[in-house]
Amino acid sequence: FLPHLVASLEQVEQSYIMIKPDGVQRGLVGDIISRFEKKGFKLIGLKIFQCPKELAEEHYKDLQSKPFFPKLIEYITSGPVVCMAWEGVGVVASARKLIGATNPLQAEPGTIRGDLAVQTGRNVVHGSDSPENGKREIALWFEEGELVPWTPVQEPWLRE
Ligand code: IDP
Ligand code: MG
Repeated sequence: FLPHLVASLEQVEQSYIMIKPDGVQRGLVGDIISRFEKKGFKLIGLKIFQCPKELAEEHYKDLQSKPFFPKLIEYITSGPVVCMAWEGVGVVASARKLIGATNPLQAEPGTIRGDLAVQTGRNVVHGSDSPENGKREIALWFEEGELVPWTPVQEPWLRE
C-alpha cells in the first residue's frame, strides 16, 4: 500500500534551529538544546554568533513586506544567537511541534514557546518550515567545515 509514500515520510532531513537573542540573554540555551537532544535528533552544527544585519535580512527575506520586518531585524541582531543544525527522520515538522505556535500565548504547554515565552516578537527560537528551507538556512548560517557528520552510538536504540 503506497510504499513509496511511506518511504518518503521517513526521509532523513536537516533543520536549522536558532535560539534568538532573548533566549540567549535569558539563559535558556541549555534547556532548548536539551529538548532536541532528548527527543533523539542529531546535532551536526552548533555555534554562538552575532548576526550581521544583511544575514538577518536574507534569512527573513520572505517577510520583507511585513510591517514588523524592521523590528524583527533589530531583534535578531540585538545580541548573540545560537545557531544549530539538527538532523533526523522528520526533524523539520517535529522541531516545529517542539517549538510551538509563532504566538507564544497560543503555543501549547510543553512546547518551547508555550513554556518559555509570551510574545510573538520575543519568541526565543526559530525552526525551518520545510526540508528545502532547512537546507537553505543551514547553508546560509554555516560554513561547510562547521558541519560535522557523525554516528551516535544510541542510533540502533532510537530507530528500528
Ligand atoms: P515562525 O518563526 O513561527 O516560523 P514566521 O511567521 O515565519 O513564524 O515569522 C518569523 C518570525 O517573525 C517570528 O518567529 C517572530 O519572531 C516574527 N514575527 C512574526 N509575526 C510577527 C508579528 O506579527 N509581530 C512581530 N513579530 C512577528
Ligand atoms: Mg517561519
